[in-house]
Amino acid sequence: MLEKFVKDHYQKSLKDCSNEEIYIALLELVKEQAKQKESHAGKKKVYYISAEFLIGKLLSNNLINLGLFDTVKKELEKNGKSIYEIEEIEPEPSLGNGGLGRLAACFLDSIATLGIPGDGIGINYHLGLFKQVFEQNLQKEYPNPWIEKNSWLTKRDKSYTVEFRDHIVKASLYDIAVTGYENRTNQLHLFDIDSVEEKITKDGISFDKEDIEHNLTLFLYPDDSDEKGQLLRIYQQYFMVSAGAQLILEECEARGCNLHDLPDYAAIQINDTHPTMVIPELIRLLLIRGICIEEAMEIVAKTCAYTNHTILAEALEKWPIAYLQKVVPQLLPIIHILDNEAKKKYPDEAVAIIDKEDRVHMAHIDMHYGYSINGVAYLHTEILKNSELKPFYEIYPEKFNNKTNGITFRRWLLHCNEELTSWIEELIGNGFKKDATELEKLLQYQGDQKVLESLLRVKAEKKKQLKEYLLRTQGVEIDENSIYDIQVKRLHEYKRQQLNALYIIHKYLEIKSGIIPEKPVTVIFGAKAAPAYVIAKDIIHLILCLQELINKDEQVNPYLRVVMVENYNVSKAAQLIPACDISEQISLASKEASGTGNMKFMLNGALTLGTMDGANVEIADLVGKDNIYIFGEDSKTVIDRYAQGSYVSRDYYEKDTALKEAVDFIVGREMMAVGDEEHLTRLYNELLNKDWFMTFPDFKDYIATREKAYHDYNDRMEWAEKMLVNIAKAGFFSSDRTIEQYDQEIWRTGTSK
Ligand code: B1H
Repeated sequence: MLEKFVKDHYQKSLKDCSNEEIYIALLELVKEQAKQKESHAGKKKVYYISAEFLIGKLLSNNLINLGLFDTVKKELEKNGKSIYEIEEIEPEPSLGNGGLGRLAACFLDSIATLGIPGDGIGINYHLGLFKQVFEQNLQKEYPNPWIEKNSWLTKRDKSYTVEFRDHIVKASLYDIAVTGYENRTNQLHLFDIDSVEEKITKDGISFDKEDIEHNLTLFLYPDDSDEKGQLLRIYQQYFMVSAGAQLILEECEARGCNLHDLPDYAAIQINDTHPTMVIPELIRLLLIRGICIEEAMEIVAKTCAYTNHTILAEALEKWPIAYLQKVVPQLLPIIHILDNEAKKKYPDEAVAIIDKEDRVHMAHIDMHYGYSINGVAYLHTEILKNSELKPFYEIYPEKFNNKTNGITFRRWLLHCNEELTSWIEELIGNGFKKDATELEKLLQYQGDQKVLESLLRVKAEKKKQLKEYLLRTQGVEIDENSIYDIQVKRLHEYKRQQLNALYIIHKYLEIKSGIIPEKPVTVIFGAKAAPAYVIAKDIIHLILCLQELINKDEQVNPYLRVVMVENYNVSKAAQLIPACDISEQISLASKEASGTGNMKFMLNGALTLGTMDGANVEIADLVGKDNIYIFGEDSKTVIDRYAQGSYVSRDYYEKDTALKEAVDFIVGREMMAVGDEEHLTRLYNELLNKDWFMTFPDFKDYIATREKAYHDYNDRMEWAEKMLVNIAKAGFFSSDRTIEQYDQEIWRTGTSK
């Protein structure tokens, strides 16, 4: 098939083509095939609006979803080519920060796979999230251009006018086809301006934040630590929702909607508060089209649904009225009406849209003027209902619902772990590809020594592949016979990479004192820190210094090594996750809304070492306590302690010698020899005087539980059985299940079964 395609396009045969030519041919081939699966929406369609879609590379996934992967792979092999080498040519778009953006990408895959008419709406950031480079044990940020002449983007002959106070811009529409697994093709609509100018960046990722004409779609979430950054973010958000709202109304009208019946034609899912302005914007557009304000508010409230992804106060957006006035004054009369109506009905300050300091609470708009409010894991939704959003739950109990996150098994099993996929297929057939709960059939092989041995062989193979990958890409050598203990996720204090680092120091000191571990361990990290997040960058510095110190120390490095993977992204995740033995999910209980990495690791046969937080709680319920390593204080204890304001980290430090030694080491002689005094001292002081995310109270239990996991690892048969249970129980975390629930309980398109 590919042979004929390149003959027609290049007038030469496959074996004479370069990898670049084959890559471009495959792009075209996939686009053509995907197009054939586009089909019209029924009456109702889903619009998933999100500032982030962390789609990752698309070639292999599209080939898998279109049912072409095996054929293409074989055809290439016959001609002396490798699909994996061709895959490397594809640039990775980095249109997201982390879990929230990756979730949006998994959801698009599942929406198309379930045959639901549903498109994504977002922004075509030219340089995406920054590219991370380590220099002198510090994170440095560089632009990450990904758009080439030939790419997945298709420019449509369509644009919308978006008006700001002092600029009018043309939002041009670009589409990326979203192929469903053996099902329909939907679209990811990304808006862009033609005047964007990549050359305005200098010294890494700095640029003139006021030059809207050239910077509007340049970066994902530029540094918003100052007013100019925040204004740019408001520009981006309004740009996305105004163009999106116009597209939605136009499409719905084309399907027969008369605007009064919009809720029958569209369900708009608002992914966190970033797209919230779509609510006042839709109302504004309906007013212009002759609908009165009362009815417009009602129509929009029946069309929009909101997902909350975090309880961290600093992530809940509150825009000063003055900022909105500077960028989108046309929305303010509407926001004031929304605020007045809400205040009339519910005078409680806690639920006001505009607060006493003249700030607009974006989430409050979503909750008053949307029909559904969902959290992303059982525990998270309970915390929203019972504490964080309690006043809203009391007003609107019927709006609240939980949708535990999920991941697409096409990318996180079929694509990233072909070996495990074949192993599963040989045992239980391929029904699990369509119905992930069939993975439970694996449970019949508990205790089957041959099966367990073959599972260990698959893991060993993936570990060897990771070793080779790290050697090739980063020049570091690791021991494939060591335990791979991995923590990969955005760097944030609540995720507690610093707790993991304290363990490493503790272990290092133990080995130095002659206590030799039963089994060597390789601790692997991957994490980007927001450019303006000082302590997060200090933690990266700590980890990089530990990597240098420990890997050089010949007394220690046979037993312990540390690797910090540079520029962690979706492609790196796909290499790391299948090779993992122990998955670190150690956030402070109550703080991680769900986590989705935890699900990917479990599916690939890693055991979770974690707190009772986010979706870990559901993982623990499913696999049972013998198949997971849980430690630390629970969410209730943590929430109560915050309420009392009684936490003093120094008390723990004074009482626990092992903890004291580990913390002091951060500013000790060895670290100062490889690190920077300012960074290390600041981090030390932060922990000792604040430790806002309470690593010290969990330190002891963390060490003990981690040691238990390492000990258990040595009984290979028992460990393999635990792996098997984790894989077998992972079916619940398929995003197909999540999306089916969204469709049945929120969107009601009538498509999914
Ligand atoms: C999540 C974010 C987020 N929650 C603000 N909130 C951002 C907030 O740039 N910003 O302003 C970016 C991202 N991201 C994550 O969502 C949660 O922390 C995870 O626990 C969850 O699994 C994921 C998907 O629901």
